[in-house]
Amino acid sequence: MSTKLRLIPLMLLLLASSAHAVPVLDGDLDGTPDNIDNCAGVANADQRDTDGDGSGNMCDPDLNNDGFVNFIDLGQLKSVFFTDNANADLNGDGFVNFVDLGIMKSMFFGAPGGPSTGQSVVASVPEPRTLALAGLGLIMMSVLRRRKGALPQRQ
Ligand SMILES: [Ca+2]
Ligand SMILES: [Ca+2]
Ligand SMILES: [Ca+2]
Ligand SMILES: [Ca+2]
Repeated sequence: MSTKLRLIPLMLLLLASSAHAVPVLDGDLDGTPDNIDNCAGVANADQRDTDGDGSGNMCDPDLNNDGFVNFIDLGQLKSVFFTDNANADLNGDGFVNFVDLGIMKSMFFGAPGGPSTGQSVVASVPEPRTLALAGLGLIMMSVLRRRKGALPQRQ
């Protein structure tokens, strides 16, 4: 048994333990882990949520809180355009303007963003099948390297 083959179980063990050590991800890289992020898919380091509905302003253009981002919300945004209305100030720069309109537009006719449902946190923990595939990949890499090493050198 080559040294490399003997290392495989150790590598698999390391892979498995490291995967379990990081069960929570920060998908949008804003420094707030997805499981407590009030906009799990949008970077919002300040977690600002002026209407207190649990969805951060950066992903909450649903101004009337009916679960949809549509013309009603657009109408509300329009009515406070160029003011400092906190709820309609989606990016938190102190003004309701075209930047906020752009954020609303990007989520128009969809559901507002918000905290992760918990499903994505579960999905972020590698499944046994993923680990098995990763292990298989490592074994194949090791075998390929051995074959490469066994070929006559052209020097
Ligand atoms: Ca976020
Ligand atoms: Ca909100
Ligand atoms: Ca709405
Ligand atoms: Ca703004």
